[in-house]
Amino acid sequence: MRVKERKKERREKEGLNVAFFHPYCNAGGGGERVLWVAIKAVLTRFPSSTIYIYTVETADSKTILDKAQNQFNVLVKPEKLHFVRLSTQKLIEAKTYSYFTLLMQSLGSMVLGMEALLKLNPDIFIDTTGFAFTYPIFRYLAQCPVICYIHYPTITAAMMRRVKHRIVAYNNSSIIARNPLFTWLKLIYYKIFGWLYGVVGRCADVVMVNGTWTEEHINDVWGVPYATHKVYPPCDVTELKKLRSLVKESDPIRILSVAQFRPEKDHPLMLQAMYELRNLLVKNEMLWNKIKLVLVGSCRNREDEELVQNLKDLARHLSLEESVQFVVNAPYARLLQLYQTSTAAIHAMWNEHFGIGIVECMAAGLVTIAHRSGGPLLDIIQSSPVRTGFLAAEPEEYARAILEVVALSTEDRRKMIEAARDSVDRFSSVEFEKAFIRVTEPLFVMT
Ligand SMILES: *[C@@H]1O[C@H](CO)[C@@H](O)[C@H](O)[C@H]1NC(C)=O
Ligand SMILES: *[C@@H]1O[C@H](CO)[C@@H](O)[C@H](O)[C@H]1NC(C)=O
Ligand SMILES: CC(=O)N[C@H]1CO[C@H](CO)[C@@H](O)[C@@H]1O
Repeated sequence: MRVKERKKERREKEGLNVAFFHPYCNAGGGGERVLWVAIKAVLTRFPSSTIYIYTVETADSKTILDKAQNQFNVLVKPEKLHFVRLSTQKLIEAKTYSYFTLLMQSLGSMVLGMEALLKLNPDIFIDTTGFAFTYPIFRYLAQCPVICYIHYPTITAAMMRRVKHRIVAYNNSSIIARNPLFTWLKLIYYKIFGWLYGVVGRCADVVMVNGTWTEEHINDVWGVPYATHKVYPPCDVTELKKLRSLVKESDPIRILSVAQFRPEKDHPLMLQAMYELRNLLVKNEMLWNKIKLVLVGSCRNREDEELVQNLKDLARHLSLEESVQFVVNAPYARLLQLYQTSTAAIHAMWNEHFGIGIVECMAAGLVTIAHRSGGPLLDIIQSSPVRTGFLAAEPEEYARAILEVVALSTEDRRKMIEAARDSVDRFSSVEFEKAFIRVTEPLFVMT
């Protein structure tokens, strides 16, 4: 109790100390956007509070703050934000451990959490990276409310099932998959880890998840649905929403795919859809000749390049070379131009967790056809009150959807595009800030 009272006295004099746990706060990815926009939300709603970030970054404060401003458009006054530098960084890196990586990393994060607590005991603890093993430390030792934002569960029930069914996943650890004793031991290890993960996860007072997929998995392993809230991460769609279509009557009807050239993106499905489309249009060759599939994406390495070559071969095999165009590693300006000169967007990946690329195409004003699974089905494409896009799963279904898009009247198309553009506001920074404050405010006020 003494800790609590001392904290209370200080708080009344100086305002809340809000600490974010985000070891790599300067990384500049989607997770960091969540961190910085959340900081902005807290400072806007509770201007007297002071922000602390637990970090292992070595860059100086000014560099990090400048990056936050340039990249995420979040301007924070230096006197409102302090960095608490942690030194036990090695403990949370996967490469430090050769065995029991998940468990060791998690225990490592507890040491890092202890270091954090010893350096600063906050009034509110917010984890934006998913290191759940730090929550009991802050809940019980620091006695402060714990808030977390989860992008991805550390372990899922599906992982446990995979071991059980001895599926050789990722690293082809086939010795383990083939040997029943090893399978059993690994299963026990996952079970124990899953149980521990549940115990520490339930130490959070408020859990935010970044989408329906994560929500389902977190509910599976933590089982606190009343404390779990879906808060979509902030996406930056304002600029895309300003784009105006430059498609002319005489232009080809371009169907755009924006996806890295990786196997799971399932580009072959798009080519098969085009093949089916030609079958549907045997009697309307003029229309068929106008429709072009444009595949835009980046290649990270040689394997990706090989994939592109295979796709080109497949296109030739299906006699589609006149109808498919590849745009590899295009600069952003070219992508913007393609957004403006395309009519529809296509997405084919099965069970994508979310699909930021689809959101961006919708914001850019394209009629979208996405795979009927995962994020597009659960979070992104809506069919009511107004339809915001199409869903498909089989090549022929895609082909019919393309025909439907082509056949839309100008008025219907305009309505659908407008509805789609309005609907992506659910994923904007403004909505994120509102939801973040709505969900966490009671803890700030009560503390
Ligand atoms: C949630 O985070 C995961 C992991 O970064 C990502 O794959 C997924 O697309 C995200 N979901 C949303 C709704 O952004
Ligand atoms: C992966 O496992 C399969 C089946 O056990 C085996 O045929 C293959 O050689 C393995 N690959 C590697 C790289 O170990
Ligand atoms: C990340 C990892 O553990 N990779 C291992 C996968 O398995 C091969 C042998 O089959 C090892 O060489 C890798 O180090």
